[in-house]
Amino acid sequence: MTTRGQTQQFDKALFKASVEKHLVTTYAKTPETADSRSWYLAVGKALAEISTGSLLETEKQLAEQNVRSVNYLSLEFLIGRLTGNNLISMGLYEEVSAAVEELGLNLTDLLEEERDPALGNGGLGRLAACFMDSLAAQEYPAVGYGLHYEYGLFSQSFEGGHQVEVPDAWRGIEGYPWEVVRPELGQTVGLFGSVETYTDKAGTSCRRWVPAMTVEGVAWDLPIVGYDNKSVYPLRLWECRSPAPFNLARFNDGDYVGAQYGQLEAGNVTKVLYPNDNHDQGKTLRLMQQYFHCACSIADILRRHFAAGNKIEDLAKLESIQLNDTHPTIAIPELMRILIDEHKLGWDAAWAISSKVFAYTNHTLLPEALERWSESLIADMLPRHMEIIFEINHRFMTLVEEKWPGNNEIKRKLSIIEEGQQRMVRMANLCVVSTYAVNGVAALHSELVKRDLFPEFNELFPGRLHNVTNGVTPRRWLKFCNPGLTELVNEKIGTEWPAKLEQLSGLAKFAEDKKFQKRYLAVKKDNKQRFADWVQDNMGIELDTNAIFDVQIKRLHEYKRQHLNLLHILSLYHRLLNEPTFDMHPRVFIFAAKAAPGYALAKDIIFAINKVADKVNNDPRLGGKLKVVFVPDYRVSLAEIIIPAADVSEQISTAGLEASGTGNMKLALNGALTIGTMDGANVEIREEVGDENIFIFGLLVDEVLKQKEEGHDPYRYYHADSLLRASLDLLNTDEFTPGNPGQLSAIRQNLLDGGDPYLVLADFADYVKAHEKIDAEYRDQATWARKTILNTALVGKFSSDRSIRDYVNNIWKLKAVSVK
Ligand code: OX2
Repeated sequence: MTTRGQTQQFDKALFKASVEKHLVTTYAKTPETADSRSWYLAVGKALAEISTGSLLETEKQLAEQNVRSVNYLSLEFLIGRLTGNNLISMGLYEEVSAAVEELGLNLTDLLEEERDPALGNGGLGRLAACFMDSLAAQEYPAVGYGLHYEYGLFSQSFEGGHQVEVPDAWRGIEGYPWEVVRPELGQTVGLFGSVETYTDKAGTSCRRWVPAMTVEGVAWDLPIVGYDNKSVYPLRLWECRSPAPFNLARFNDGDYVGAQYGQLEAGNVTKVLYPNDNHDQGKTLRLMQQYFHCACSIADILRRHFAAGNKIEDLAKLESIQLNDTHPTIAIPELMRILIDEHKLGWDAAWAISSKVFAYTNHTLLPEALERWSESLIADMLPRHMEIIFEINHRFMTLVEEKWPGNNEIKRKLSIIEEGQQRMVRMANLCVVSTYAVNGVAALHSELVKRDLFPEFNELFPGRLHNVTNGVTPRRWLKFCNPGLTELVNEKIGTEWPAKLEQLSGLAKFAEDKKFQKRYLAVKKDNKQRFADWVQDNMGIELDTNAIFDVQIKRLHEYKRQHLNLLHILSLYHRLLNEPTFDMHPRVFIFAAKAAPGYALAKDIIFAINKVADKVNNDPRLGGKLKVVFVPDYRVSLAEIIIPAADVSEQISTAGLEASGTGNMKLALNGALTIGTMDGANVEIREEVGDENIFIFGLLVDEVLKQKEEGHDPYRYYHADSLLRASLDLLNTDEFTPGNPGQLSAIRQNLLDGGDPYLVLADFADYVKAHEKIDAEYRDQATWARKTILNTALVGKFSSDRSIRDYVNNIWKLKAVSVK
């Protein structure tokens, strides 16, 4: 039996038998003893059986056709739960729902048993996941390469309002049902040691690396299931294991015990994801992760290349390697090393290949996020790679000398090596010099990359710098997460939009239609109720779905300015209690965010929001007008219920600092109106939805730069604005921390005496004004309905399918291949 959209053969009786077989033979449960989790695992395994078959078939057909493909290298893939989404892509959602019902089970409940694979920190990792989805949906040949962390991003709970981190064993004891280990794809990776010179048979003097130790890379494949087609691509995650004996040098020295200790360390390489977003910590183990990831991935790319019968000279013709930020940069000297030392190519021949294989995506301008590794660390761990980096730089400096003769200042600025007490390798510079394409992730960001970050590189390498505006997959971020809206949209414009999101524009003509407005708002109300029920069940807080649901969900970072949102909440609290004529529509402020464990001020902000929430949620004087909810443990599956429930989307970073944002796109798609600065992709969202359907406020990029240059004086704002002053001063009282004044004053201190590095105070008044406008416009439900419908209708551009087509046409030059 096949239904429309279904891409896999499906026989209900066989499927049920497969589930029951896995329940017994894989998970050692009987239908009588099985709990919900065991059933979920068995269903997952039965489905994975189907997708693994398709994965192998796709691999075979692509190898036979020997087509050009892209390799997406990323230290993070924040894929989220796979079961529900894969069912949608396979076109089997209804069928499997009916099948499990016959087993006495409910599919929705089973899907809730899946732990999110949280193999990423935030936007960068989630983008990689959306991109894999869009590559498979459009059948552009691709392999995703990442790391098989034993522990993903920590799970977060609150104790007394403070963030507590708990390790995230995402695979559970039973393992993750969707992954399959590929022992035949294992790799051996060297580390440390020295470089020696030797003379080859032809009498040429050569260099080669003699590692002091090796570790083993084990490949795990997760299936990326193409929507409405038969392609399944691998997301290949490398797990590090150590062979015995592990430390050859020590072992040979007779240090048997020391060698065994080494084994523990090697097992550590893929133990845990570093929990930093937009921040470089510079730890040795992190560099080891990066190299391990790159060495395994490059070796696997070459394995595929040769297995298909190709010559090394044709590598750039057949493979492109996209570096997701600088995290996999060490892949560049690794490929050069292999080409020169192992394939015996001369430097120029090797460079001709390598520099046409790699492309690099920049995701940030924040200086603390731009990776720099000390030369001595690289030289110690990867001595041959350091030699190659020096050679790349030497040749590059010659080029700079030709362009700007005698200009040492420019040389110092552009050099891959930063001179100083400790010489550092600038990974972004290495990327720009060694790749054929560099891109930013939104139009504004890409302009700033050209203008402020790499202006001289842009002169030296005209045409190398591109823009590819980010996107999100409409399968997960509308069809799966918002079934109510999906049904309504299907009814109006048909069912093709999940693969052609620009078709949503067909909804625009219903924006004024009273009946449609009612139904759209009813869907939103249902989604708000679904989330309110979740909050009631999990947090014991009662929410009124007539209130405006105002949402800020993203990593906690000063530049994202959750504390600006907090100050606005404090201003409302102050006015409700002190201004007799002040009125506002009831509002629920919803936050979700993890802070990096070492980021003190970010944790202070979480604590402050939690404390304010405790107070306002229980203060009868506020008449239920103000609620604050900080949802713990933000993750993809939580985003899936918050986003459809949002009325207002907070995108309030200091202009110039959020490269793109992707939550802004998901929220607008689901009909939340943005309150935002002219930053990142907000600029393009405004272009699409029109100025009257978005609430823009705050300083522009150049105004921010000017204000910083001229010296931003936070006290000037403090003294001039009594509402701001009252709001800030609340942080110094014990209003929210009874008996403990000063517990929240670190934030006030940072803003006033710490110089307010992200210009929170400069944007406060305009932000408050924009919120007043939201309050007024929400009260007119017909106006609001029109705006929210237009948001859904007009953001088709932000499908990651379009982003991928931009990469394909402008950078990767791939052809789609339809798997039969
Ligand atoms: C994030 C950026 O902060 C965000 O603006 C962007 O949308 C996302 O990447 C995807 O491009 N770490 N995370 C990011 O940048 C870095 C570095």
